[in-house]
Amino acid sequence: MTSLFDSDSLPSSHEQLEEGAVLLRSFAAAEAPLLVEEVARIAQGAAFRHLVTPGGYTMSVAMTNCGRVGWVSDRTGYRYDPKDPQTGSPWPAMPAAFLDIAAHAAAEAGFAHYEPDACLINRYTAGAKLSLHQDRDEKDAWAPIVSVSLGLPAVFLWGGKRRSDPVRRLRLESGDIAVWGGPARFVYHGVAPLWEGRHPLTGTARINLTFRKVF
Ligand code: MD3
Ligand code: FE
Repeated sequence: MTSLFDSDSLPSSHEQLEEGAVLLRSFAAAEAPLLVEEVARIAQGAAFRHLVTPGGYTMSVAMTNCGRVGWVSDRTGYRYDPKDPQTGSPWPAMPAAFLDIAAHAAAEAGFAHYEPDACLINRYTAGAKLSLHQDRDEKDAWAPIVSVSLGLPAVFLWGGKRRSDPVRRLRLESGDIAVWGGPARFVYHGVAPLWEGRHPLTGTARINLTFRKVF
């Protein structure tokens, strides 16, 4: 593990989780307030909603998107959609601050020229969780997924390439960024039920930005 100091002198660290997976603790600490403001702006145009899975379950995590396409789920399946099905309008544009932090984090993890076309925004409140899954709806199977944690901490579940592989637990705090690409791209992962709490940036919520290269 190596430590460095970003432009605001907040300590940041670089931790290799496995081949292709890097955890950058506090990497977005300085930008976090701006990123949360941008999320609020996006949610004015594309509201957070609880999607229904193909199996008929309503997800406990509330979601919205920005960028050229957004990840959506309904009884017919999962897909990337250029329009918000709730309004019929395109998703809000990806803010420059989002592209900037995602590209910088990807470069720090060894993925140069990262240009995500989608950002799924997850909002967790107490009890909300994400069951163990793989992200495999994206065409580019090498480009990383960049995950930015904002607000309340969460326990991230991180398994292996098979569902039955042992699961490690990792606490993610506001400003932490995880980058998963290349050989780590299809690792099973999830989020344990969120603890109740209060955070100065997000109140009773945790927000996670997941950047994806879809096309
Ligand atoms: C590891 N979101 O939206 S991001 C998701 O915190 C999702 O909201 C979680 O998983 C969240 O699909 C975790 C971290 C993450 C994202 C993609 C991965 C970890 C990953 C892909 C492969 C391996
Ligand atoms: Fe995922």
